[in-house]
Amino acid sequence: MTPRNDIRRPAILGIVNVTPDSFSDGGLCFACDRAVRHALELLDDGADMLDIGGESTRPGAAEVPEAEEIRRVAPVIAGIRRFRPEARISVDTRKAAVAAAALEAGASVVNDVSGLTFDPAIAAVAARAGAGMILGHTRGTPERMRDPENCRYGDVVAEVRDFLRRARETAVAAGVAAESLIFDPCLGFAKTAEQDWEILRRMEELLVLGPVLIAHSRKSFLGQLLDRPDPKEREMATAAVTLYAAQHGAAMVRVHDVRAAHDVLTVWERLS
Ligand code: PMM
Repeated sequence: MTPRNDIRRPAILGIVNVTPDSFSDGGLCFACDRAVRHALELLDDGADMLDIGGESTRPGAAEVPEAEEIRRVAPVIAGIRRFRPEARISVDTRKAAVAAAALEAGASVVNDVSGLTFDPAIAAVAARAGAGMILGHTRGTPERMRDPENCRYGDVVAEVRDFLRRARETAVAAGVAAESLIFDPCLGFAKTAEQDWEILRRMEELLVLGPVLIAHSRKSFLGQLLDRPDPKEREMATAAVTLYAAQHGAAMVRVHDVRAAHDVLTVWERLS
């Protein structure tokens, strides 16, 4: 397909992981004040929205108890709001109770990588608060999502699209505004590296759903291609996918290095 250059640049969603085991920053942001400081830096670097997560969903990660997840994310969200009342914040969680606490603390978007399958009550929580939602695609739990049976597809793009279409119907039925939804194939979630590449190659087939988020930053399919075991050494590769995602119609990119994404997209926009 021909690259698109007739559209606005994708919004930048800056990642703030408030987890001790976050795969790419080694738990750098675990302490609340450090997480808030990091978030403010991402805003200064050009983030349009911040994604605050208290449970690592990387392959093999164990589930975090609800109360602990709330303890991690709510003070960080409140802290960001104190310094930047206008900041747009999403909470990266699969759990209704965590979403409710985060929305109360000042988030306005719920980012559910499970596409409403882990805790379906999360949609009603978002609806009640008038929040937007990012609906992701995965199968199984983070602990089991790389098991071969969870990565078996006939046509991975069609199956992800159908899953997200069903998630959209469920969200809208629960009262979430259709125009507030963003759809994310969730690279690496119940997908092999080859399937991640296939999704990116054919990502325009997902645009029928509505706005699409590409969350590729430092992910293992890049590390495998380039033989870079250290996620921090995948920044150039991340930037290349950011550019590709912009050219192919992504509405949003989710990245660790916001400044790099900002520079890539500013140059791309200037050339478009
Ligand atoms: N990936 C991770 C966490 N949250 N949210 C969405 N919507 N899509 C993703 O692909 C996604 C996510 C895991 O990566 P991280 O540890 O870099 O946050």
